[in-house]
Amino acid sequence: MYHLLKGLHEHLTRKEEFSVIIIGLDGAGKTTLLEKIKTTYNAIPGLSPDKIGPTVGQNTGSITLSSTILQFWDLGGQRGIRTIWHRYYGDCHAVVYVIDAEDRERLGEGWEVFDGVLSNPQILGVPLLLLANKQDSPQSLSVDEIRHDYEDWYQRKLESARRIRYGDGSNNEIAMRRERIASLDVMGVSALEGTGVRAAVDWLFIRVQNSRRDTKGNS
Ligand SMILES: Nc1nc2c(ncn2[C@@H]2O[C@H](COP(=O)(O)OP(=O)(O)OP(=O)(O)O)[C@@H](O)[C@H]2O)c(=O)[nH]1
Ligand SMILES: [Mg+2]
Repeated sequence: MYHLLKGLHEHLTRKEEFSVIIIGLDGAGKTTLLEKIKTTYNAIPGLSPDKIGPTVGQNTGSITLSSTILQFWDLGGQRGIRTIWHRYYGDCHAVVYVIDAEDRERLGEGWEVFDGVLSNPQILGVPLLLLANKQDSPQSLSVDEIRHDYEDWYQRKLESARRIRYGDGSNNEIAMRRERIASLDVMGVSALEGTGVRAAVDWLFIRVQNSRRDTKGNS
């Protein structure tokens, strides 16, 4: 009887856990974002921005929302560290790509890397959120400007691939990529000040729940 009740209690109080990876170029603000998420949702605050240095490897942190645990994996964005990102793709339930909306010089590099993420078959069906960070800065591009900048970059990439008759995948792949870009959610945040952080976490919470239902429905 004890074991039966214990099992029932465990079943009723069990929390579902989802993994979310946070990726993007070095300096985009991923760790600042993770620490702000911890401060916003947990009793123990995250690190203050002045205590954060470049990530060599990964940082983790989790938050609990009703019966759901979101486990975040903040992966270092330096060129050499990006090569390990793919190891996390197979097990993640959502991807957050952080772009530094203030650093216009590196937007092209950011899109090049983002494009590689977007076209990775392992995360094809995984919810993907593009965050335009540093919205507190007056120099930052807005959410709309960020979206257009990426669309323009992608169009230019397709055209130059055509010009050198190199091809950028089959028509089917291009159509799939276009669809993903069109349905891409872009949100503005300031990891430093916390603006937009709750909206981004709400998006993740809803999307991981929905995609779990999709998976169950498809199986
Ligand atoms: N103005 C402003 N600065 C920010 C914001 N978020 C991060 N920063 C600054 O950007 C710099 C890099 O932030 P990090 O969080 O270390 O960036 P990261 O993406 O984790 O970088 P790596 O660990 O090297 O991949 C720091 O100086 C932060 O204070 C923001 O929302 N606004
Ligand atoms: Mg970092």
